[in-house]
Amino acid sequence: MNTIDSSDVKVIKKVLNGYVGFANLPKQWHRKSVRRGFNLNIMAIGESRLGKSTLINTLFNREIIPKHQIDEFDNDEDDETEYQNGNHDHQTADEGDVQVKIKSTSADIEEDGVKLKVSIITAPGFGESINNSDSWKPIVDEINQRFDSYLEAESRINRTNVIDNRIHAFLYFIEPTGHSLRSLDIAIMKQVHEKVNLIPIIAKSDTLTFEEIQDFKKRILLDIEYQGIKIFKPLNYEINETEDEETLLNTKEIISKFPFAVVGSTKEITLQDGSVVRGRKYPWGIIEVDNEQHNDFVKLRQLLIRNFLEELKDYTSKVLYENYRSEKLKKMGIEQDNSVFKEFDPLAKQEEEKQLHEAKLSKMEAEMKAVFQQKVSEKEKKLQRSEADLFARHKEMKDKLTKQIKLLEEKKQQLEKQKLLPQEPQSQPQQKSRKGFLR
Ligand SMILES: Nc1nc2c(ncn2[C@@H]2O[C@H](COP(=O)(O)OP(=O)(O)OP(=O)(O)O)[C@@H](O)[C@H]2O)c(=O)[nH]1
Ligand SMILES: [Mg+2]
Repeated sequence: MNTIDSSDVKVIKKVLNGYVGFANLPKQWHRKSVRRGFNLNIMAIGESRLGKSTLINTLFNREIIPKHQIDEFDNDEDDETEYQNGNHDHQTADEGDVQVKIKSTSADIEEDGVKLKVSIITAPGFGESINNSDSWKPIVDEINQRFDSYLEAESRINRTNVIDNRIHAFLYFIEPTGHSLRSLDIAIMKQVHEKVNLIPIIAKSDTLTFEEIQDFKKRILLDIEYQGIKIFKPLNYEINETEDEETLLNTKEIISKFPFAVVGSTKEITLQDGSVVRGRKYPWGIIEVDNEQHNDFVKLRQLLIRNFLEELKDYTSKVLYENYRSEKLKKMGIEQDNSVFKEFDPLAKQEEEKQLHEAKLSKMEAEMKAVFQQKVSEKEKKLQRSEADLFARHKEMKDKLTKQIKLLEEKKQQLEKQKLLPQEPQSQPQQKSRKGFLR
């Protein structure tokens, strides 16, 4: 059989003369995605009053988290807020501690006809106890539970409507202390970094000077590296040659700003030149949210929404969830048998089929032979039996004849003897009796 050498295969690149239509595929894809809409689930975690709600509203330029929640200083539960996932009450272990609750708020937003459903998951009470050693637990439980319900939905017979409630991005708000990470920061990040796309950010960065921020960033990155914590990084921007220069440069810039030092505000301020900006006004000046010279908010938004939303979701689904899933199944005692998933080789398959066919044929032949053999031997036995029969009969007849011959011989001799003897009146009594009888 001839094997095809790869050097023999020629790829012919041709410009098509007529229009086939597959140039329209991206448009089809676009239409389909727009019709279906997008969704994004963000977990925003950090100690209280670090500006989580404000930043979320700034990111989507909408009041996703109601304003009165931001302005009120007490953290009492708010009845007016609609929590789609309901309130899961998870309690921390120690009595007297502040409970860490999980809250989820969803909003459907639209931009240029494209729909996005955002869900924001927060954990009020996180870091507020005297002993916070366990306050990451309800958060990790929530992440796991979302993976579990996805796994459960995926395993159902009808899988057409699997809703993706998994956490796609985990924003961790670091307090702008200017020192380094605290044990609570390290503990929570270590607990979640293998389950979510972790994006650490320095909250309320307007409270630090430019130099303080640079120092703080360096120390945070060192701590993160030292602790072996994995943070989200856009994947293949370096190896992907198809990306244009500008995109590559932009991605590099985004990465160079890790961990983003952000400022949140939905308030609009009119500058001296009459332009209106979102920002925070201080006696000494104005901090603009969307000004890249002032803070890294724009880069965070690019990472989360504009450039890498799909990558965040992809990584969640293909790496983080897959790891979780296989670990979970392993714990349940189910392991994948890789021999079942052998690569498909048509030649090997053909050979295998041929061998199977040959084996089948020779088996049939052997069976036929055996049957034939059996029949022959049966016939032979039958013949042998009838031969023996014949022989026996022949012998019997021969014996009979010999006996008869012998008998006749004896009679002959007797008769001959009688002939030789003199005649005796021995017929008298016979006549008498006959006479008597006739009378
Ligand atoms: N200086 C400064 N203040 C901010 C910033 N973002 C929010 N704030 C203020 O900080 C306070 C708390 O903001 P929230 O957005 O409610 O903070 P939070 O983290 O959601 O708070 P809880 O939900 O109570 O945990 C509010 O008074 C905000 O105006 C910021 O970037 N810089
Ligand atoms: Mg809040």
